Amino acid sequence: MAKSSSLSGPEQVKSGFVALVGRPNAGKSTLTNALMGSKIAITSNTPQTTRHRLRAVINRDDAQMVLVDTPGLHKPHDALGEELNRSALKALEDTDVVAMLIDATARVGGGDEWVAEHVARAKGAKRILVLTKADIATAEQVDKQLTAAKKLVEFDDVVVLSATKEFNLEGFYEAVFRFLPEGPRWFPADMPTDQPVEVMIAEFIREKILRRTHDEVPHAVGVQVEQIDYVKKTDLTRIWAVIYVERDSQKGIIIGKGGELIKRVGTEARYDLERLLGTKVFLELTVKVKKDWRRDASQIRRFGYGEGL
Ligand SMILES: Nc1nc2c(ncn2[C@@H]2O[C@H](COP(=O)(O)OP(=O)(O)OP(=O)(O)O)[C@@H](O)[C@H]2O)c(=O)[nH]1
Ligand SMILES: [Mg+2]
Repeated sequence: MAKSSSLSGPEQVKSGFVALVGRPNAGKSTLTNALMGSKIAITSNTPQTTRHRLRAVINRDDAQMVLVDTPGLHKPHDALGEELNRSALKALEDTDVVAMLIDATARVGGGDEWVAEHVARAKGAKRILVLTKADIATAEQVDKQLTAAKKLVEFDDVVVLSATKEFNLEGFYEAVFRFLPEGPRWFPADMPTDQPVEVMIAEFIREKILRRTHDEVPHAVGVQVEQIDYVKKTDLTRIWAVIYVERDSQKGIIIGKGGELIKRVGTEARYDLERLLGTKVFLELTVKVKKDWRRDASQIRRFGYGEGL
């Protein structure tokens, strides 16, 4: 049957959703940013960096690809972990393509098998195996990983890439493009993400803490933006945010000796925020204790983690 004329309905392009799933640390958020060409998602080598599903919209002349970055799927230890998994699995419910990411340098194992079981249940979606971090893997490692990963579930295509070195991003793009249906652009061209600006600000701050702390501390941190004021006269955005931790000892670590760590976090966050907002930024950070918030569903929701508010 002939398609209706493009003179009447909206322009038809290749258009659809691509869920990026995988174990924590596989490189989902780094790939999201690399494909976007700008920072949308926070990244760090702490597992469970990403705490909510987020969309990043890539517009090209012939396509609109909506990437859905998700929290890493893992064995949960608390209410937060359960919420993160729930949020990630939801991305599989109604997607055109599922990209299952596997770190080329981390042995394929039970965690990947569990992810693959869920990928297999995403009915109607095309499946792409994405082997990440090819820049730090040997050819032998890549071969071994591919052989092991291909046994997990039947994939429709395979891409080996490096997000940090921007190697073969086009290969990923082409693989997805091939599987996208025709349709309208679902998002306006000037909307690169569905994340509200206060969420992005809180996340950018949290990223700096994740990158400067270790062990349990990064997991115990939650950030909330309390107020944002834009002063037109001086082109300055004033931001007040609270960093929550679970214990007094963690509060001491975040503040650091003589306030050194929090000062650094503030400086690093301000740099990113100025680029995000396109204005100068004044950032006031306070650290507070919210005991065991990761076990409390209502607190988790208040932070906007998992399925959010
Ligand atoms: N060498 C190298 N490192 C990478 C690459 N992609 C990601 N990384 C690193 O791997 C770590 C984890 O990356 P993320 O993008 O935060 O991983 P993620 O899958 O989003 O992790 P979660 O949000 O915790 O599920 C970071 O330290 C990245 O810099 C890559 O292509 N090459
Ligand atoms: Mg992530």
